[in-house]
Amino acid sequence: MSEQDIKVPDLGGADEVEVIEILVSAGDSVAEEDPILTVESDKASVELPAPAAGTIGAISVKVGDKVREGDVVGTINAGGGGGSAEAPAEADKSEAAEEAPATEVPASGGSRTETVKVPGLDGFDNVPVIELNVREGDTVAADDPLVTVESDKATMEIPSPFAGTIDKLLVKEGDALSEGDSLVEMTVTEAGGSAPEEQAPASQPAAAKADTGTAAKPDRQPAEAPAQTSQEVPSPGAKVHAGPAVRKVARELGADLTLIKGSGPKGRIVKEDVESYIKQQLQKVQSGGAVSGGAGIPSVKLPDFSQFGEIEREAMSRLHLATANNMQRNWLNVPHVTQFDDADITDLESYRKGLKAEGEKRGVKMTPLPFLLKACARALADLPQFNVSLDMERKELVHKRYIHIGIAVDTPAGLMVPVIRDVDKKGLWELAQEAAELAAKARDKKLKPAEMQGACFTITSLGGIGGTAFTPIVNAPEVAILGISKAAMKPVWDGGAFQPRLMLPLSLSYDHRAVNGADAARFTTRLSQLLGDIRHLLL
Ligand code: CAO
Repeated sequence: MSEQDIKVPDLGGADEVEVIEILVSAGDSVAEEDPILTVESDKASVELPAPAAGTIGAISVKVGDKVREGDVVGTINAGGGGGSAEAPAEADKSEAAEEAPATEVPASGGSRTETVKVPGLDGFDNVPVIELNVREGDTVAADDPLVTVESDKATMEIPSPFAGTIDKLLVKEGDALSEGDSLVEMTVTEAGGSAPEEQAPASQPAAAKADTGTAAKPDRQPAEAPAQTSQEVPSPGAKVHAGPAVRKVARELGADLTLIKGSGPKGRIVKEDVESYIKQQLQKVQSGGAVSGGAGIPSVKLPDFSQFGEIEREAMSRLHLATANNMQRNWLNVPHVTQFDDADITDLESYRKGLKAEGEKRGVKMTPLPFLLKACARALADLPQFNVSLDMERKELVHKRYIHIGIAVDTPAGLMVPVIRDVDKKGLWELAQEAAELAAKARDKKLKPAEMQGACFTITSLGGIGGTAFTPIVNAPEVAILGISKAAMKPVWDGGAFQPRLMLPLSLSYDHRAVNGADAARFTTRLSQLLGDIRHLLL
């Protein structure tokens, strides 16, 4: 056993390359030539191989680091490790170890012997061992499963609290285990094995397959995975069990391994899983699948409704389908919060009513909507964090130096959202006229696509219909939408008495990735101020 550096080999002419994936961690057992990490130049991605079989001592680079030929990226304690070129990178060391010779304790700093005991099984006793995940002589990393036990409620893997070598298995399949029973004796490597207390979370069982909602939970932090049925997928960010070759395929196909359910032993992802995942995604796209369960969520299964009574089926219109897809896309992509407030529009309404005669002369009806447009334009100018879009791919905020506002229009054919451009530069009559024209065009299905594009913000007014509040869905990539409900007379305390005031309910939904709650409260407060005294619009 000797510790040796893992160096970046000849990069075939590339000068500096970026580390894009680390495939092993300290304590992992590898065979010679097993990939350690993947680097990428502007021409190709290359896996750096282990210079010898052994146990990884340390990895000294991280994803994103730039390395050159000869740079040291980690250390390996040569002499042990797996013998298979396909040895898994992170998970399922037991499989790799089946093919590996018994490994000595890495020489990076001594070793000690520990007896691993069964952790708390959430009150369960005498839980039978259904599978031994390791054999004597195997090298394991901390967290690798040692044995799998199954109660009548859940299947759990008991993970190793330490990295090291299994000296002696103290249980066999069929044995009934309870908390405190001795499980294995192992030689713990210092690199991966700290004091048992510090390792406690790793020694908790991981419920691999819960049969009911009352799956056994460990005493402290469980690493509990949901029941894996045919409809379910792992959650993003979950630990991925896949070998380097599979990771490579996934990378090449742009598949996120955390979203793929593994069909291999112990949920390990195999190449076929990646391929069938990609196939599924393509089918979804081709069938416009967002309505039927996009974003990796299971679709809603329909019963045969005719068993309950007479039914009739009708094809959804293209507008309905487009709206449904948009709503679902926005609902799933945008973390929504809705801020409620009431604006006192008593004075605004008396002013608006005073405009009736002039409106008749002009042939334009002055509804509350133009005031709302004007107030929103001012609030967007005052709080420009609302006049943005998020570009998550480029990790950028797009600030807009224009103020175009969409108005949701209810039409017999469905919902349409024409856009009024440069609202900040237009007067109330102009806005009243344009809103009426666009709403009429929407109802007559005469809107051009360009007239429905480019909005920074949307107003959806149900005030002419009724209701006290609602939670509108943000029209992404906009980051906020204002819902208006029906104004109503309410008693408002003026410090000395209750006064009857006409209060307009505001419901501002916003994308919490772009806007924080305090700014949302500032926005509705500013709107209330502007609508409460429209002279503020002149300032
Ligand atoms: N409170 C009380 N009364 C209100 C009001 C409010 N917040 N907003 C409008 N009204 C009144 C108007 O003053 C008008 O009354 P009068 O006829 O007595 O003057 C009446 O309600 C009807 O107004 P309107 O709806 O014709 O005009 P508008 O400018 O307020 O709205 C438009 C125009 C296009 C927004 C509206 O017609 C519309 O389609 N609203 C529905 C939008 C929608 O479906 N949103 C949901 C999207 S998500 O599913």
